[in-house]
Amino acid sequence: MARGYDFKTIEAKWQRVWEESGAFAATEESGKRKFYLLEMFPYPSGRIHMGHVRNYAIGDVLARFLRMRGYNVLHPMGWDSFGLPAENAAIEHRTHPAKWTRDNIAYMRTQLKWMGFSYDWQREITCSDPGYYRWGQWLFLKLYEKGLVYKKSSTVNWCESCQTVLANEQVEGGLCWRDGTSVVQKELPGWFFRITAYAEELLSSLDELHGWPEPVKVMQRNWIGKSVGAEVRFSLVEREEALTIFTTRQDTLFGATFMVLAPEHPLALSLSKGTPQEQQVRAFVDRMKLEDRTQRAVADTKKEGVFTGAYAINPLTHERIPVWIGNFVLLEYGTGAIMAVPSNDQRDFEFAKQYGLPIRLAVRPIDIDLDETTMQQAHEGQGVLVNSGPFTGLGSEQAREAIADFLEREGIGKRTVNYRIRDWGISRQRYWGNPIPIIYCHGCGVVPVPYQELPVILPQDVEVTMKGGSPLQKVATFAHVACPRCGGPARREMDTMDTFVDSSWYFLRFTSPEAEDGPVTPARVNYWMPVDQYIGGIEHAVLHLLYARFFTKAVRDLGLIAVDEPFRRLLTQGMVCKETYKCPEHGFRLPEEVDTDRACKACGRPIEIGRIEKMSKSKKNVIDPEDLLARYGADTARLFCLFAAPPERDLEWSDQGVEGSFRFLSKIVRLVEDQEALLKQPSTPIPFPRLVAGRALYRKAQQTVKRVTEDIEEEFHFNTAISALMELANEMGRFELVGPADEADERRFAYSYAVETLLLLLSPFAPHLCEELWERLGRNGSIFRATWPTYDPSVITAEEIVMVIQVDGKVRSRLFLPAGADDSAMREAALADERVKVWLEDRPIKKVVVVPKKLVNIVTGGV
Ligand code: ANZ
Ligand code: ZN
Repeated sequence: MARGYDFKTIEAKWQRVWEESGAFAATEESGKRKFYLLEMFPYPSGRIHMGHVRNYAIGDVLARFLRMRGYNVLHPMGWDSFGLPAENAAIEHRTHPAKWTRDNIAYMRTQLKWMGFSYDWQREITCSDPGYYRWGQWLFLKLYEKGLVYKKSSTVNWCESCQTVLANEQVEGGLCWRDGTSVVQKELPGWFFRITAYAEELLSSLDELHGWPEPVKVMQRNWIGKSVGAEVRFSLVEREEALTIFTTRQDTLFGATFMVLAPEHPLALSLSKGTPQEQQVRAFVDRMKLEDRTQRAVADTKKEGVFTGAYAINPLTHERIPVWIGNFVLLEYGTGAIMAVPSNDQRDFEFAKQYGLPIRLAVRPIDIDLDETTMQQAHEGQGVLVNSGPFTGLGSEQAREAIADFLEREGIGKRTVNYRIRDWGISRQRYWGNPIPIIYCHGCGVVPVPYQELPVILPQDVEVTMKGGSPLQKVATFAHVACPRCGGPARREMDTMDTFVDSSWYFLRFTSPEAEDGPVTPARVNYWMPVDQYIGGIEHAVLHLLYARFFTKAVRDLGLIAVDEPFRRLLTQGMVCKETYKCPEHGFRLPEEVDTDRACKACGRPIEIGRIEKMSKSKKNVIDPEDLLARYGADTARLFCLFAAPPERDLEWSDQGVEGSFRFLSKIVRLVEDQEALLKQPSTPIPFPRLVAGRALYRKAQQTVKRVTEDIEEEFHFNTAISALMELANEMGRFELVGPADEADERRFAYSYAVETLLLLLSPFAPHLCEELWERLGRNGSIFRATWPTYDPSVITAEEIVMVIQVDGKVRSRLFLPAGADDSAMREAALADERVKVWLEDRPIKKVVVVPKKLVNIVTGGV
């Protein structure tokens, strides 16, 4: 009698068993190969969303698979729990960020457990716990001692609505990455991590990250932005100072017809002082201060500038050239000043056209003659030097070396390397973050909090508001302290650290989460690191992954760990998307706001089926994983996410897809239940060459082992792995378990083998159900302690011959041999066959006749 697929009972039961038995706790074992598998930990926003379900389902399949493959797997989970949303929620819901965060974590942890993810919960990390952030402060101070942390005043990106500074990485097209509002420039002191000290290594070791997607590496390379070129000194007419510029194209020096300074350049105002230009320059510089720097540098921003009234001397042509100020030159890059070569640089070309400045060709294409009076755009590529004195006729690459040599010899300039990456500003004027462990004393200046006084505890009794900067300022007991050095009155640093600091080393802490005498325990961290597989969203391609790489290298240089890179392999999964419904009157609509005849329930207008887009509240196309859990259970939810698309691609939500996954699992239940009694009896293994009735099914099961194993291991193609399992299930559904009496054993054996194989292969995807059926069949222990099945390459090839074996002319046996079997292989197999041996007994063999590919006749001496 069918009991059906009671996922509720099954899932609750196994979640309890796994939890109580500590099934997924990892310890350092020297005998096994270790595998550190990590998914990006979530921000505890309140509930898990489909993106989490997908990300963590991908990870969990690998974790369970690898354990069955014999690896010692570390698969931890934690909470990236500092950050702004907690403060915003606290204001909105009149609660405390700590409580809001704690409640959210408790709920989301339960949700993750409902999903059946095999985490080692004993290693859980919460970033807002003093036990964790203490070590973030400790690392801050160690890096401060090494000169990798420093304080400076700088122009920062300031988000008015978040009331805090944003790193350059957190500004996207001039807008705040978090809330999309505009960012203004503001002068502010703050703390910086000297990530630029590792620019070269961060760049060069990307080449060794073979397990990383190329697009991510490209983004990181661009972000680091290495440029090889030269600095060249231009003297100024009738002035003491000189102007130093950075160029990657010193081969174009003879074409430099003017110079351009960044509006913030120290010389910008002073050069025009006392000249008729002064007023105009000041007005321009003031106006530029209000503009967003990243936007200014974008290629299609209109070029704007003003003449300073000053002239410089081109050190190679000795000509007087005018010095301008321009919007497209940035202070933070190179030297904040450029030589403009309009013939060979498009921005300079546009600027020259705009203001009627001279253009002189320096490098022309190899095969086309150009005329500077008729050029429509700059020739930016390589070519041949013209108008370039002794260098005329050289190829541009060769000329770059020759001119660099010349500049160095004459003392006019030197070869330099420039990086686009800037140091990482980590000061945030917010409450809910890790306090920066610094004290300011009147007498002693900047004093680090002594190590033995860590952690600086984030006070809890604060009132969180959005106005007037950090609420910490108002906590007198926090703000005022005695100076650790002189005992005099001092005050604490009020800023907290960017939450990206917390996520830059959490993966190290998972290896030894209870360590009390340092951020990590060396033996344990060195056993587990590096992370063998990291899985998360592509949105972290630059920010988080770059910071984590930087921290790993810095912590290595503190002597705490032995690895150079944190993540050996990286998988960036696609987004979870769904179609949208749009009413011409009411905008985006929820599915329940739409009638069955596709009309808006509010106004009756026809609903337009909108684009398939990433699930988001604003698009009203979100599916709450909890609804899915309630209706279909965790195994279906997991299976659907893994079946609907390969991990790196976007996943398109489909109700039918969910239904299909559920039906498949229900079918597995039937395949087992219908034959439960039979399957429970132990069946004697039958060697494959003799297997007849169950031969095709047995082979299909073995082929499935190969496909599923390779799909998971090589490409993470879980979707095709699941298709293979569906095919196997179909074949099992068609299989006749009942047949002639003499085939009963064979059929039972083949079917049992197929069931067992199917459950083992499916278990990483649908762990609860497979564990349950494994138990019902009376198999020993947890399915996750079982060994992953293997296959015999000769079994899975379908090409074979049926060899008839006769003894003295009478058919006594049949064997299946690989199609390539030659006479001697046939002969050997025939003589070794148990059924044949019975007929031979002790009789002497007179002769063995082989008919190739068909038959072997053994002729005996008779009795
Ligand atoms: C003269 C020249 C001639 C340039 C030419 C290019 C082509 P990358 O490759 O991105 O490093 N540059 C230098 N500092 C700048 C700043 N602070 N703001 C804006 N532009 C700046 O670019 C290096 C080139 O960008 C430099 O080489 C300089 O223009 C410009 F045919 O110098 B070049
Ligand atoms: Zn002091």
